[in-house]
Amino acid sequence: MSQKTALITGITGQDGSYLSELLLSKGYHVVGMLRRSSSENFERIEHLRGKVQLEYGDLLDQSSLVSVLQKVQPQEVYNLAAQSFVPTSWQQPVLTSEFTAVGVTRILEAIRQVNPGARFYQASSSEMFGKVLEVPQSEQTPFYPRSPYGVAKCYGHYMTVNYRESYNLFAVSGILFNHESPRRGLEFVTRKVTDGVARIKLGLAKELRMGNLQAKRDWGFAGDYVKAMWLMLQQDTPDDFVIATGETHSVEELVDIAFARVGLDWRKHVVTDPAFIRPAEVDLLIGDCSKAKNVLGWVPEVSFQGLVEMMVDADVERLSKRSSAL
Ligand code: NAP
Ligand code: F7E
Repeated sequence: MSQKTALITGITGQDGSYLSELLLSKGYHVVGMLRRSSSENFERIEHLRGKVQLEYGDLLDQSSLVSVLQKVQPQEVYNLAAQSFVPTSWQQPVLTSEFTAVGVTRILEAIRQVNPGARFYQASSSEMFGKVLEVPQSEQTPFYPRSPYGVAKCYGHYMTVNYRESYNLFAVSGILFNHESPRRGLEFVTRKVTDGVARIKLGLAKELRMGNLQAKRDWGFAGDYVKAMWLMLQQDTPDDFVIATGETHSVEELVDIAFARVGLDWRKHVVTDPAFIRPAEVDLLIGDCSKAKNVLGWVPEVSFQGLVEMMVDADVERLSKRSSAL
């Protein structure tokens, strides 16, 4: 069989880097789309240089998407690019909609015009469930988004469903619950905590300022979740799937495990700061991924405790190397 080409938008992000590794291991030609920046932002894909092809394009610019698709002619398109940090979506609601919502229509429209045979994956989110109407949340649970980000993801989700039904595109939406890794952005709570723990352990900081410790999330490992993205595009018929672990944990539990990993008591270091409380909170998320288990044969492999410890260890190692180099 001839080599398949996959186009990944958001290749410089957490998921883009893990998905690239997975697709390369399966023999794909991987093309990453990135937006132009005055300085390079290749930290997560540095080790993949020379193995992936990079093309400039921006979700805000329709013609750039058409050009990339014409040039690359992919069999699979993974739309991972987005403004993905929930608090920023209150500060920049219009820009978040442009990237995270209308950007999906731009890429679907480009596929419809240039490459309608390509299979399309949309990175939908458990933030669409927001103020949850059912516990646990499945593909059947109605949405009730609680942030401009959540609203934007609902739009992208329904556009994906609509293009599938209107134009018969192989377009699927993965409703992924929170997934983390040592490559997670430093502003997200897991990484903020593991980086903070490492700094306190190494004497680089004394305290960690946090928001709502009672919020609960269903956290999994990003390396496991990108496998589900790929599996969704290998099916005979396009469909949407919830991807989750089926467990929920509070931010306080996360903090407790992370500090315990380095032998510290979190109560001596964590300070609650109202600056990190959100205008509207998503209190509880827990996913029911039985459809993914049954149809895709997908199961998460890394436990919550294993994930937090992996991230703490990676941050301690990274910051220790940096301190010893000074
Ligand atoms: P991430 O680390 O924030 O990466 C986002 C990527 O989008 C970056 O590569 C970023 O590029 C790119 N991007 C942003 N705006 C763009 C634009 N206008 N044009 C082109 N590229 C643009 O996010 P992630 O955690 O990997 O998540 C991947 C996707 O899954 C996102 O759509 C996110 O909303 C969604 N999702 C994530 C989770 C999760 O828990 N991680 C759960 C559900 C859904 P720069 O490097 O240039 O900023
Ligand atoms: O917050 C609470 C905060 O920013 C998780 C994105 O990938 O997952 C992510 O969205 C929880 C919230 O992720 C702090 O209030 C407490 O309840 O790590 P987060 P998120 O908002 O759940 C979904 C699935 C996505 O799709 C998004 O793209 O933690 N929390 N104290 C805090 N959160 C942060 N960031 N910082 C704190 O100090």
